[in-house]
Amino acid sequence: MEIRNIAIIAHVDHGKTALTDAILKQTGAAKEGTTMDTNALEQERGITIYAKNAAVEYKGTKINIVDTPGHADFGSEVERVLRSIDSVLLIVDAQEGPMPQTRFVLKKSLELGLRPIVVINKVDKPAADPARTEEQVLELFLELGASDEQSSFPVVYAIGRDGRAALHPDELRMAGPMAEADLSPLLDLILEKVPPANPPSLGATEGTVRLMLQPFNLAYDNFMGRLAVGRIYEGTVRPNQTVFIKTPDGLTRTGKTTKVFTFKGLERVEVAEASAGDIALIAGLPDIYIGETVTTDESAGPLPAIAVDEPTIALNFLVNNSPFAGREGKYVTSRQLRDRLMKELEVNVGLKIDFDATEVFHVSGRGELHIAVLLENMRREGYELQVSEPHVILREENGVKLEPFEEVVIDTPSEFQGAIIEKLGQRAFILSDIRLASSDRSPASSVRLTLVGPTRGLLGYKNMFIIDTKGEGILSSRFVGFKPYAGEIKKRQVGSMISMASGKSLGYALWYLQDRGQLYIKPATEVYEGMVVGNTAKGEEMMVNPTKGKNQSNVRSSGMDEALTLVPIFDLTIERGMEIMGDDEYLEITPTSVRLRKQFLTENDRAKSRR
Ligand SMILES: Nc1nc2c(ncn2[C@@H]2O[C@H](COP(=O)(O)OP(=O)(O)OP(=O)(O)O)[C@@H](O)[C@H]2O)c(=O)[nH]1
Ligand SMILES: [Mg+2]
Repeated sequence: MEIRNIAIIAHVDHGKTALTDAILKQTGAAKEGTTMDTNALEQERGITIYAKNAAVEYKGTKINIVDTPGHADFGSEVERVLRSIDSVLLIVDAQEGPMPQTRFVLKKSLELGLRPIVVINKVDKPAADPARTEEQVLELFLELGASDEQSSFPVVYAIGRDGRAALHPDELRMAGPMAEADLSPLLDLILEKVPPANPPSLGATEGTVRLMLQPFNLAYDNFMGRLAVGRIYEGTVRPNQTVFIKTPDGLTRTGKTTKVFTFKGLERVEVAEASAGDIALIAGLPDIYIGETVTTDESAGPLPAIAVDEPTIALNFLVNNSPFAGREGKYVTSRQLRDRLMKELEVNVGLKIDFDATEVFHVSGRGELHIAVLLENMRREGYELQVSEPHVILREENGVKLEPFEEVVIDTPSEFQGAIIEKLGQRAFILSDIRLASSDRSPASSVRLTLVGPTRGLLGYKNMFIIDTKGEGILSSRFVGFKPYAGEIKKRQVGSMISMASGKSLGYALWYLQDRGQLYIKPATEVYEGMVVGNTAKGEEMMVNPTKGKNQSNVRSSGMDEALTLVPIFDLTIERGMEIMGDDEYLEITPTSVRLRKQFLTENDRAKSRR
């Protein structure tokens, strides 16, 4: 069977997964209601986190599809698949137009010489403007230095969620018989434009056909252990095949496959062999790693390595040593943390970890969400640990201190633009563009702001942004490179409310404290000395006693008892905690709690540490 291999790429939320799901459904490869976002965290958050494979059969051709995440923090998931496919569907929201991550994924694709098919999606949105979007996409291609071939891209218009596509946008908007349209215009275009995957005869050496396969993803199975998901470039892979594994730097080791699978819909099916052009899963190579070459030819050179961008932020992971350590977690020791992190490195290609210190692991990633997802997964598995405040990774070149910079694109109702520009201005961001934009809610009064500034300025900003735009703003950013250090930036305006006592918090005490700032804890929460229970609006550090009851001898003040209404707390999540925490604090993460604490728990120790 002929094979086509494609990846679906786009900015976050532009409709990759919905389109993939519709393709699976229409080709009969998956049932109604199945989704590629199979991971529990993905479903909770409504975003794709991991790149995933599926395969469908259309008009006698097999199409392998890799659905990728659109959030900038998961850019390495996209980078690692792009080398292994033959074309991409670049999805662009017909209303939003190209966004920061559209540029990132397109740039990576063009650099690899791929010829994208452009899908102008969500043309059903009230403020959709397919013609303008198409123009902007062309501009982006040209700006990114696309070749003539690449910039004469085929375009298809779609309402991916409804499983409809057409070569002209009007066809999708018309009522009547055309409303019956399905995805066949898109699928036909894939058959026509995507180069067929390699014919199986390639690479014959001395009469035999050698196997050349490169993993771009890893998976686990409880019985089979590690599975490599790889593109077969030459030859055939079979169960019980003796193979040589080549590292990108030229080392060779041997291994033996046990089982081979290919994709069918979202499932994997066991096969007797898989051949050049296809994407296969192989079991039996416990130490296989992304980017290595699996071959039957001992003298073969390794396939080019799979490159991914460097991390931009870093923080420390360490054993929980709070007074509540070990109460809630199953895995709490330094060794258990180390083993878990080692395992993570094998699949999380955008992550770097320094294991040199025995107790503290220095973890670098592609953004706060990238790290938060790892922490969330760990706590769900039963781990308990602490992390320090995330910092951007600095570099020095020719004696100049450099830091990562980002371009931020913000869509917001125009009444909030003043506050945004002011706050980001204080964080060393410079406005580079303002234009009128359109949104579903208020097509006339929306603006799109583009600002450029240090990543450092964004740390701790997102929560403020949500408040400043009343939840209506959308912010996305992309890394634009290392630039000279932008000077000091004050991360937060608030200070910490620190418990001076251990025990259970009381409603009475919290009622009294909530006037001084925002609380992180509810009544009847166990606290310890040195735990941060809230913030102070004025920015000072404040020692408080959240366990203090009403003084019995107090004269009963009128109305006091009835008036104990508590305002909603600021619920600490891993992400929010990482955002608001200070340099002298740790975020304590367990399967059931997220707590903020001072690194030094007593006032005395803190005073000493400052000297
Ligand atoms: N109006 C409209 N909404 C759509 C369409 N396709 C998808 N959506 C909605 O857009 C949202 C995001 O869709 P997803 O398919 O999850 O987007 P994605 O590109 O996979 O997002 P990430 O994987 O997180 O980058 C969902 O709420 C979809 O229901 C469409 O054609 N029209
Ligand atoms: Mg998705």
